[in-house]
Amino acid sequence: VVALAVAALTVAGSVSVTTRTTAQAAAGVLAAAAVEDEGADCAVSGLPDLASLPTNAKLPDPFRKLNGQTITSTSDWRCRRAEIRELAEKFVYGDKPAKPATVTGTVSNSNISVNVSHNGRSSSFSARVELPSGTGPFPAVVVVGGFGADTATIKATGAAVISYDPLAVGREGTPRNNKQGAFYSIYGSSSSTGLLAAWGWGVSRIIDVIAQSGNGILKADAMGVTGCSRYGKGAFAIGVFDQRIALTMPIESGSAGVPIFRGIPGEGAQSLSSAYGEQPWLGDAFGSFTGSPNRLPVDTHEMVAMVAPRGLFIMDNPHIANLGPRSASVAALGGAEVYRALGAGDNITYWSDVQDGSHCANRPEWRGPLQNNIRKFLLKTGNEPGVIRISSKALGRLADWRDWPTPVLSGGPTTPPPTTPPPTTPPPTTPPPT
Ligand code: MCU
Repeated sequence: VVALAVAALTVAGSVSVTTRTTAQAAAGVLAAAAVEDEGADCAVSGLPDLASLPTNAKLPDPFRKLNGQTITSTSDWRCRRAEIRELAEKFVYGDKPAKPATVTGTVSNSNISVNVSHNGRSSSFSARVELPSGTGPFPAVVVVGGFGADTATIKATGAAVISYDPLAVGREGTPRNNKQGAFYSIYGSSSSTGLLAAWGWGVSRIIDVIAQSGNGILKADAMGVTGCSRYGKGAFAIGVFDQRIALTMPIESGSAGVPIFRGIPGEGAQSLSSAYGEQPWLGDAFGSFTGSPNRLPVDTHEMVAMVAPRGLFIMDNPHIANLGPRSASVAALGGAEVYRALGAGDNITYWSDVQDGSHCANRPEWRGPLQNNIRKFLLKTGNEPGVIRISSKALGRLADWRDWPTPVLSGGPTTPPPTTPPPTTPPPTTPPPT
């Protein structure tokens, strides 16, 4: 039966699901927030202690609050999201501090400079700018670490490219007790915050500077971010933690990126202890979970959900199990339930149906969706619905990983009841063991 299913899926090539909603226009155009953290004023209480965490082989319920109640309206999401943020900071990434006391800088046609001071310490960094042709001000895509989505396509579509060197903000190759870079010059080399959150802090300060510059050249309300591999982990965390980012586009991010932590061991992806130990990407607190992800009170489907209702375009490579593409598809499907509950099911795309198996290849399959996403979320000239297009080579099944329903939320755009994967989908290959 499994062999037949695999054959059927191979013929189909991929599983395609569109999740069009009538409320797309509102959710799409107004998706990005004016502030970095819309839930900053939410009073989060009841955060668990490490010692009291239960073991749960299933993905935590994104709709269930710390007090045990399930949210009932779309307006409840803002402060539920704040809880998820606190959990993600406490147990996964480390704290990402809010805007420092002083942020100054300049934006030119070729460069952005950032100067930060806080509590008597200061640091600075800069990023290179490449403008598209035409007349500004332009939307912009931050390309993390020099490779991400195809920069020629980004510029041809009408957005600027900001080349961001994350290593200037959080260096790799340092021990956890002596972290270095512009972030750690401010918050201390023994900060327990990992590089991914530090990289996110750096991009948030770039957005601060663009906003303060008066948006003459670049538009702070039309920002995207992309990166591949370790910089895909970065692009994901950057978008998760700044709600001003309208479009988040991680590529082949692997362990510590999009894939659900709970799925990584069973899939044979880069182990959690390897990812934790290779670089201080995740926060120091994650060290308690490398051998027991089932104790995490949060998983990456909820990081996906933190991006909602903003644009999210996850690109993945189904040919390399080390990248955890099956676990990444589960994160996307789980997070997409929150998108749908918020009436923004059209704003998420997951795409792993690609031919070329090489890591971080420039792929023709992604060109169209990349342009569509830039037009929709940055230029605001398009309205293509998102698509879940999972390669049959790495198909995860959300049903194997969740024991919670998706509520119908009152008070905002609502969507038809969730149907992912669709009823017509043949049974997939053996799911990763829990
Ligand atoms: C997939 O991202 C990483 C991976 O986690 C590391 O183990 C490996 O060393 O580097 C990958 C990467 O960033 O490749 C460019």
